[in-house]
Amino acid sequence: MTRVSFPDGFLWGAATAAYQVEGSPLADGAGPSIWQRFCHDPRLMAAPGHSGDVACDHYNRMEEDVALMKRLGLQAYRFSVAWGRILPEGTGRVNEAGLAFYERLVDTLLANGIEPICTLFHWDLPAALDDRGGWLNRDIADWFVEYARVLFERLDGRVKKWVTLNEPWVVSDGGYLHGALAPGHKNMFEAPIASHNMMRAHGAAVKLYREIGAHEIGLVVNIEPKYPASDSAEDQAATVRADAYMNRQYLDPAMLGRYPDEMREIFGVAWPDFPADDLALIRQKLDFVGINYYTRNVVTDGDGFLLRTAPVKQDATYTETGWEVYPRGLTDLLLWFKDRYGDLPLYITENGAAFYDPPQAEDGAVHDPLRVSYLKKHWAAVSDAIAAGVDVRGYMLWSLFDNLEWSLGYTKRFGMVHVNFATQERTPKDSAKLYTQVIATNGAVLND
Ligand code: GBH
Repeated sequence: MTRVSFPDGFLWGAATAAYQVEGSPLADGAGPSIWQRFCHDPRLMAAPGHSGDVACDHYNRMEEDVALMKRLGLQAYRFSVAWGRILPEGTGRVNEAGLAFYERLVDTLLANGIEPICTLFHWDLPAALDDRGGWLNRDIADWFVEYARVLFERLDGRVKKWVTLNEPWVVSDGGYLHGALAPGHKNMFEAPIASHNMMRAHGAAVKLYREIGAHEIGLVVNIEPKYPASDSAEDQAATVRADAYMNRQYLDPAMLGRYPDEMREIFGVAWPDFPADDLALIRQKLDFVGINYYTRNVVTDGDGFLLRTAPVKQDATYTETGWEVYPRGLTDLLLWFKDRYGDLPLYITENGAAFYDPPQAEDGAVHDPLRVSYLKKHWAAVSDAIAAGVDVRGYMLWSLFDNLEWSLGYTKRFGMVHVNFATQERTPKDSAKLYTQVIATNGAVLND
């Protein structure tokens, strides 16, 4: 492997999301989320019967989980807040007991020297707001600001890195266009509106943060670099559209204040004319952008409506979720970001892989050589981008532990820590043991 190096102060951590790990989704007065509903509807779930009712029971095991993070040597922990724990109806009444959980989490992290990175929205929209139209209702920008204000006022200072939204593309594409994720709609007219209102909510929350917050705020997007399957003009044009749809649809308005020209071509009559004022709101100065990277796509023309780009299968390695292992894509996208949007601190806010972990070995260890190999290559890819001048400030591994993989339930394991869901026993896998050394040596161990 090539030699890797990371700048001093590079921030190493791990990520989770509320509904995927906490369990007890209705405890202490919390209001249900759209994921609570989705999981309890067997017609919607790809893994019927699976839900976040218990998950990793992190809500009840928070202290011991932070102790585990400390033992692993994590410097940062990226988590999300369940909106409905704070505002059970989505707006209005604040639920102090829900807020208290996150205050305790943040205080416990700080007491253990772990930096909290707080995501406001990682998909678990309060059901009460979905009943009012959810992301399709323009008022949601105000609802989101109301929610953000409660958290900023209570936690800013203890939390110094905030994320507005996690992966708006996934919410729009999975939740409103293809129906594979909550709220399970299949409507091409809704998808652009949901995206646009998420971005308005993002912009409005950043604007509020500039008035009442004193630290850093950013947006997290999932980026999959798109490569044409051939050099035919058709494949190349399809690749440009695929890139506009998944990647630039969110970063262009946030960073440049406009949507890609290709959006109308992609959505046809379903693409509305959005008011210029909205785009001015969406474009706010950000302190950082977070990038979640898992895979690339190879694109052929005629992949079907809306770039549900049936990925072209390469002669390559795939993870358990069927995603190609392509570390070079991470370097490429970081270089692309700098080239297109200029210099801005970037964090890898998620990166990781689902692999089937062999049963616990006799020595009690969980060997995950495929994940170890995946991670090593992706750390090297980050190091390559840094060497080429991209300002990458940190890396959050997805995920701290095995958890609810949304509609796929517990069938896919992304954790560096194995969770036995029958006993809730946590066992660091080989990848976690390696990560501890990577963190302790700022990557130098990878060069041995
Ligand atoms: C993230 O989303 C989520 O933030 C997190 O909650 C989730 O658990 C984690 O990743 C793992 O899924 O089929 O080859 O075309 C992942 C975003 C978007 C990544 C769709 C894979 C499809 C690749 N995903 N993408 S492919």
